[in-house]
Amino acid sequence: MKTFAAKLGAMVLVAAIAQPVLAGGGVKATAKFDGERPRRTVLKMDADQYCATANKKADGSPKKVGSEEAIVSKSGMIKNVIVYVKDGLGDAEFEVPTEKAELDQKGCMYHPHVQAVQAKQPIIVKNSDATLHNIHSFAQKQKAFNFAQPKQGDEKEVSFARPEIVKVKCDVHPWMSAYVGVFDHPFHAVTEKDGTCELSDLPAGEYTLAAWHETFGEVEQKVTVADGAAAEVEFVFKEK
Ligand SMILES: [Cu+2]
Repeated sequence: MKTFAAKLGAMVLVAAIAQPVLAGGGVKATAKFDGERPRRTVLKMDADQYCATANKKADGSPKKVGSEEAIVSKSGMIKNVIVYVKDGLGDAEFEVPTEKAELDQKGCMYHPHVQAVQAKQPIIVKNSDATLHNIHSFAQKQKAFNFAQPKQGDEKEVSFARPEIVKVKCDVHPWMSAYVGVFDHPFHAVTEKDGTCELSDLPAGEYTLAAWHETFGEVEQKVTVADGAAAEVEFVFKEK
């Protein structure tokens, strides 16, 4: 039999969990594909002997690397969709995170293939390969960068001053591409392979959310966010 104190303790604990801890709410987003599941192709990296053998399985045997422009699971969930607040934040200004994002070149692929950052947030571009890469941003709304990283371990800090979704390519290896979503607020996330991602700490209010994918385009949804709750939003991309 529990003592009164133990019962009281349990009650207090339940009460504490039931209380919303943070102001603001969140969004749980899913990205689904409506159409025939696209097939990924095996990338041919023979143009650079280093790249051709750079990706290995744990046992040392060669590992095939698939194209990343459309990664859809068997159940239709889409990876690498950027979900972000497109409208509804008004004139609010947000502190720039000091946390450094990273764009790594490893196995002659960009890691991550898609990411989202805040404008002016530092991004470390690094070369983990013992071969030459050339990093070329195709920014439209700001100065593009284009520089080489010839050596393994090379690092350079870059940032994007203005919001836009920037494509990055390697001029040496045509199969290498990445996207960096740049936003003037922190409410952005990228879907995992299960097609989900979360936005957190959004002030209560009404928003237009957008979900962007490099191949499938962009779709929008309106959502109402309440304090202490997570709204669920499903984005459906139709086959074109
Ligand atoms: Cu390269």
